Amino acid sequence: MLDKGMDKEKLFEKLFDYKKMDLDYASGKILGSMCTKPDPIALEAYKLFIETNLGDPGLFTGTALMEREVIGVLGELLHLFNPSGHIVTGGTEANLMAMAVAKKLFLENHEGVPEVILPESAHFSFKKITSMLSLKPVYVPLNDEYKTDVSVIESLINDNTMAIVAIAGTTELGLVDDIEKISEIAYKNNIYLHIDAAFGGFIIPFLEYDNEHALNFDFKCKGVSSITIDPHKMGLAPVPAGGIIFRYSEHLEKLAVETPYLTKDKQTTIVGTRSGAGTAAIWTLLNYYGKEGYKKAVTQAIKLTNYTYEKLLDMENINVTCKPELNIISFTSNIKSPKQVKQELYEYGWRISVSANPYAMRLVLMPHVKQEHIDNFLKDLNEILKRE
Ligand code: 0PR
Repeated sequence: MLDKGMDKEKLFEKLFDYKKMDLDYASGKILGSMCTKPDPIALEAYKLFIETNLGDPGLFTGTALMEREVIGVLGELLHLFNPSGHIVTGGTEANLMAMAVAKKLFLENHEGVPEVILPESAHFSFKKITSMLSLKPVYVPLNDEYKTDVSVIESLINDNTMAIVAIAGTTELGLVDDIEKISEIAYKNNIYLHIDAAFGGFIIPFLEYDNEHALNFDFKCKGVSSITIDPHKMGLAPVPAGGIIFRYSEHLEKLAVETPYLTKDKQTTIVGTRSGAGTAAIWTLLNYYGKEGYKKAVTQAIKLTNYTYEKLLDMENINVTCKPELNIISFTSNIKSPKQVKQELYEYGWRISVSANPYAMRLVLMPHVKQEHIDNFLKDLNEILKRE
């Protein structure tokens, strides 16, 4: 630490030096992120609530009320009235809370090592969670559509099955599991079912399709106990903002610990001191955009995804992994490995990601990505594939 502090001007020069090293979403170069540039109105709200602490809600009753309202709106979006839940730091924490609840419920009348049945496409947060909570992960293979092979699930259930996890919007391919069927299995076997809709939760409700093809993924499926839905992904909110919604308030209560010296006598979050700024930001966005605004953002992202998909289908030496269901596209080339292409694209300034299963290049068409960026990207991709 410096003996004497720097003056403000010098300090900000330095801050801007650091800032210059970062990429920004507006550049259109970030093609592999699930986050996006937050709307300025969200940042205003964020700043206004910067000193709040939802860990001591009695001091910040307005912010606490906003959190309850946001949970109410998210519940309604997911077809649940009277939801319980919290705005948390992200999908990892939301999934952790769900698994912690499931474990408490399991241990009420079981003694064995709790097992969680989850698809091979589950986000790596579940690797952290199963390790932290000492759960045994039991992986379900994917079918040839890269989705959970539902036909295998029942054979994996035993007396130690604590929970099943299904995904609405997989990280690598943006695919939605057959949650209706998985829900039936969970309901019939009386097993806790958690849906990781960290990404898809803010997309699927706004997709335009005829009812026949509607992706049923939420509390309408009666076996679903909890859902992760992240504002800081397609909810368009600034980081950090995750969401966890429970069907039954008694489930969230399983996490309660007494907090005798605070303004509230119990806490049901993992994190203690926690900012209310993200909650204020998502409260603002939900009310500013409404369903209409989110639908517009989702429709544009899907339109650009379809545009990019068609272009990639027509490109020589490119193989698209599957037809996108949300705004993620996965593809490989016959000429160079995904890692090699990613590296060469990096030199052109593009940041894409490479998925492991399947080993492929992956684009996430978030709202900061525009058609002109895609056109330039495809031009560079073409050039890279042509050169030695
Ligand atoms: N569940 C799913 C389905 C996810 O895709 C993710 C994150 C999580 C849970 C965990 O959420 P948090 O990261 O909020 O805890 N998926 C993204 C990914 O791993 C996260 C991400 C976002 C990565 C922006 C890069 C990036 O630039 O791809």
